[in-house]
Amino acid sequence: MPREAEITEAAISKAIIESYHRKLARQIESDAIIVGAGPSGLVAAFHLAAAGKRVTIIEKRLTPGGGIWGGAMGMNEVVVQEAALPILTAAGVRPALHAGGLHVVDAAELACSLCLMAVRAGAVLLNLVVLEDLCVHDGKVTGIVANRTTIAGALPVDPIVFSASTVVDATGHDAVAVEQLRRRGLLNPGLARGEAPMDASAGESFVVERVAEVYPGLWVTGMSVCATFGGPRMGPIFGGMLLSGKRVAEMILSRR
Ligand code: 48F
Repeated sequence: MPREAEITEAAISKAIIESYHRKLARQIESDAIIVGAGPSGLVAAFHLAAAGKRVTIIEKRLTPGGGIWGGAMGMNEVVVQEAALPILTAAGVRPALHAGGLHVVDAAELACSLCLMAVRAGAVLLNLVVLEDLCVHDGKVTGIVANRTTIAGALPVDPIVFSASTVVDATGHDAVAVEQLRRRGLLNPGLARGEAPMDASAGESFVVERVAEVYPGLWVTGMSVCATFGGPRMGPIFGGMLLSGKRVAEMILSRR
């Protein structure tokens, strides 16, 4: 161990700068970009990375986990139904059986475990990076236009581009990536805009069954599915999010 006196501030800063920029340069091109590190995005990232794909997760906030942390009304417990239990098991999460086939999970344990699972499988998470726009070449999404969260919208500073043949919109209720195409009239105008009112059971099915490639190269998972196709919101039950993330990965992998 070097003596503390030998650890210089310059060496600490250089270690971070060099390591981060190597990582950033590697992730400029990947097989799949997952936009949003909520439950659906993290599960999708895990399955794609575990299948050997180079995966970049872009998250605008400091912390991954999306809507998991707050549970419902700030009560940080999360409800998951039976069908999603294998995903919890794979992540090492310990659910407690409540009643009626519903299991409850500590929100902090779920958020941390999903993140760890994705990163340990090889997915690379870049936090404080926000999607501003999409790259479209010849009618196909080829990447995302991104900036620092603290810069985007605040300063006149140009973004950079992360390239990938597959982009997954896992941004939740706002479906931010899909919105970039919709506002330009590039999506089917028959698509609904925004979610329908709450119907927990119907919403949980919808978010899994309607996972789709909405434009060549752009997929939706999680609440982005409901926002894109007008599906019902489901409130604080998370099994559908996990299953939706798994399904989008399976569909992407089956395409190749
Ligand atoms: O909102 P979020 O958790 O999406 P999800 O995976 O899960 C939805 C549930 O949390 C909950 C629910 C359950 O029944 O309804 O709402 O569909 O995670 C979305 C993530 O995307 C990030 C955001 O910070 C969050 O962590 N995000 C949103 N917009 C951008 C973004 C953007 N433009 N660039 C990067 N990340």
